[in-house]
Amino acid sequence: MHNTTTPRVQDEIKPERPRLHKVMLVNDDFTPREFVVSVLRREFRLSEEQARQVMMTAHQRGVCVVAVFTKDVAEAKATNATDAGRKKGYPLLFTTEPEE
Ligand code: TYC
Repeated sequence: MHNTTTPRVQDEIKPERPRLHKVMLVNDDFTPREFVVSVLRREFRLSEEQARQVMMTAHQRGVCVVAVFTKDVAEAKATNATDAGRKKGYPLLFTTEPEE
């Protein structure tokens, strides 16, 4: 019979936090540096200095983490930022991936 006096195991487990997702900036040979910086500032609210550091890291290493968000927000921001480049004819690319 079901035990009604002690809490069930499930009731004692705290819900886990939703996994956060990284937005990654991917380097390419065509998008102007200043344009990358402007997109990072506008879409991700980075300061001039932060935006420059993220852009240069992607430029030198091929990819850089921009920020982490919940899955939906990460995907929306990556799409918006990628579209901003596409509108100007640039191959600028932002991707998302779950955090470890
Ligand atoms: N590599 C580009 C250039 O030299 C600048 C750039 C940096 C483009 C980072 C994309 O994610 C990027 N004009």
